[in-house]
Amino acid sequence: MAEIDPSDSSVRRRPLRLLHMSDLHISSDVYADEAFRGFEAGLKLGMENGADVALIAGDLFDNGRIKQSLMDQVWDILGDVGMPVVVLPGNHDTVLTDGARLGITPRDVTVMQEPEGEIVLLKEHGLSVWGKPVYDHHPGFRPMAGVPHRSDDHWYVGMAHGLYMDTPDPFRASPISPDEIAMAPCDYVALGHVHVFRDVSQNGVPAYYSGAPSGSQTKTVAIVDLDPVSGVSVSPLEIVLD
Ligand SMILES: [Mn+2]
Repeated sequence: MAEIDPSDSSVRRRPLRLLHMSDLHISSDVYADEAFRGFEAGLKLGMENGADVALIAGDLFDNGRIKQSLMDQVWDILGDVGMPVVVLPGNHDTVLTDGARLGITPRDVTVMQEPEGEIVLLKEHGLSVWGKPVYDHHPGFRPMAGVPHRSDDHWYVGMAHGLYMDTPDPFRASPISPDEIAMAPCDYVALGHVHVFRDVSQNGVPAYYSGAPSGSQTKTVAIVDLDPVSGVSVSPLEIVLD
């Protein structure tokens, strides 16, 4: 029988399935009803597929005019999904970066707040999630700059809400470069801001936009499997709203 090498961190990791969603835009002026149904449908797909953790990579809410009762309803729903939820505020989530509006969220729902970035540790799932909320959506804000080194043997997922560009454009806000993804010390990078499922992996670092579950022609969320043996695999799941 093979000895287990205690220095090999992979042996301590268990398979983990993530629901990765972004750009829900709840309370959108343009498609409020569809946005809410896409949110519910995305969570339902995650639950049906046995996701262990849900990641929302920005733009959960569309704008600061959202009614408190609707925000409360969203927290109630997220608090009842039966898995931890990590929310990274995107450029539309001004209600999440405004402490006065955020209020108290359910126990299993964490909204990242730290402007310089923070790590959310989900110990029972063997998962650490890093993200830097969008406080200032402008070209000088780099959502993937300064991802801290891995500090434990958990799965390590980065979240970022911004615009991946192959070639830099100094006028576009919240840019993400290929190098920033290539150098991220992460097992997976969950991106938001682009409303279409897209693989922007670099240098063996898997990085994907999940797509949005509403508002676009093809509506998707992503299921991400982290497996200590077979590695990381990502599947878009299409949302069909009737
Ligand atoms: Mn956005």
